[in-house]
Amino acid sequence: MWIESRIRYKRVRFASVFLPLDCIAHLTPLLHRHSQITVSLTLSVGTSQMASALLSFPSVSPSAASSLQDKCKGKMKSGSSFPSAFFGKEKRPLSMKTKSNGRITMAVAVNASRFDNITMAPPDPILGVSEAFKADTDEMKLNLGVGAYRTEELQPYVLKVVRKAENLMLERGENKEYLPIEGLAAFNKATAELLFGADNPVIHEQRVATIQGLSGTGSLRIAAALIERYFPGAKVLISSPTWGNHKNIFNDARVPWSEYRYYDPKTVGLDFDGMIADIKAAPEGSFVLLHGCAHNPTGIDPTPEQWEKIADVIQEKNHIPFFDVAYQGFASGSLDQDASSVRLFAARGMELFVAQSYSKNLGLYAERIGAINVLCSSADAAVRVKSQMKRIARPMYSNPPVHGARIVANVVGNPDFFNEWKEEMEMMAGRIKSVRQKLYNNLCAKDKSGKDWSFVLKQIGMFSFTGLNKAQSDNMTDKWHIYMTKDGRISLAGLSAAKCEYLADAIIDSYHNVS
Ligand code: PLA
Repeated sequence: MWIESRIRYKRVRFASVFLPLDCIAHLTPLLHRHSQITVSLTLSVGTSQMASALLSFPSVSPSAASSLQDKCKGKMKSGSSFPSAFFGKEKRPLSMKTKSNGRITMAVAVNASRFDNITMAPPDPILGVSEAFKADTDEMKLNLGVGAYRTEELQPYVLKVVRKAENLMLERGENKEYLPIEGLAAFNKATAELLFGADNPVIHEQRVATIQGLSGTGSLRIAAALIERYFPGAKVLISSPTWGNHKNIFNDARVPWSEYRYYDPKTVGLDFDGMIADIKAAPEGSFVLLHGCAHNPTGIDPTPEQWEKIADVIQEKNHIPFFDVAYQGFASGSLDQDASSVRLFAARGMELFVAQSYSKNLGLYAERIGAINVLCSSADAAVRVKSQMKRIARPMYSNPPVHGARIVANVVGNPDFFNEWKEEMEMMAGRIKSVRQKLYNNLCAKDKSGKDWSFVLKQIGMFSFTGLNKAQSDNMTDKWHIYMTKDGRISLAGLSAAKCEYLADAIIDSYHNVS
């Protein structure tokens, strides 16, 4: 059977050919690539053949074709037109009419997707690692990709104090009403006080504009939107390297960014001179993104003296510090110590941004609880800034979730719970420090090359930046089933004491045998 096929692209007909029925099937891959193409079929054949022609389009379901077959019976002779309902709602034929000579002309809008020009996104460099880990069936597999705390049995951990706070919330029978746009007032108060210290003058002077955010990421995103709106053209300086999502956040908010030197591979330490030089060289009034503690991914933090010098140059250049505090209390085990960088800048009277997260220190990863704080030079400015942050949040997600906010407010607001939290945080930070030490001991004992592994001990927080390159990191995964990010970062929070030796073997093998 031959079918006249008129092929149109963007409504312009560019081909009219007679094709055998079989050929129609070969057209379909083309049609799927170009959603704008429609094919008109002019058939001088009976309805049953029409139905089988339709079947050769994968997008036309067999039921639609057989429905056509059934319903067409007898109608050809009568010359009446076919209702489009024959094809089922989803098939949308463009036109179909009978002609007096019995020929049927119809245009089938092929169900090629409008999304065909959307290419497959690459897996996320951090969260994608967990997906690959899940698919691995090897019993030695180890997930050191995402920074999520695990117990010695490598199980996720819900803090006991969180369970207690949740039980209390359940007993109280709290409702599920919307929160205000800025979030739970008790949470906002608690989070700003935890950050700056409850007795900090900036709190009493009401100079901090705080709104609850969708954890650290969502809070950074609000700040990025504020920068885009009120500091047009201002650049954000970010450390090289940094947490991979920082670049995505500023890109999506259309905020320009550039990098300042941070990590020196030669010393596996901080490139302090490079950092200072790059911050100095940036245009006046830039934002400088700083990791408040436990720099991700390097685990290398400036010393208190270096923080002072960083503050000097930021002040000199009239830059605005923008802290990302995702690990308060989790780096050293002390909430106050881990906030000391932010407090040092605040004490100098500087205006600054701080994004906070409770994913790690309270283990509330999935609750998406955090905050964005803007320290302003006056209470009046803080009120205005807060109003604009609310304005940004409202069309993005309207208002934040309540559960995590209540947990934080309850834990911080109850002295017994607060102490329990600090104990559990110390326990988690302590476990990470102990596997760090054990990994180091194993590396030193097993590697006879004389390589200096002491950087493992110098780094702080949940990560170790091993210095392994991409090929070596691939070897860790492909050969040893150890999942990690391709920048050579491993999360020690996902390591158990029992697996330290195995990890050391894998690192030594990858370091020496893969280049
Ligand atoms: N800022 C830094 C520096 C982070 O490391 C992370 C999380 C966040 C913000 C945001 O976390 P939140 O949105 O959950 O509050 N970094 C993780 C997870 C732990 C991730 O990539 O999302 C990491 O593995 O790097």
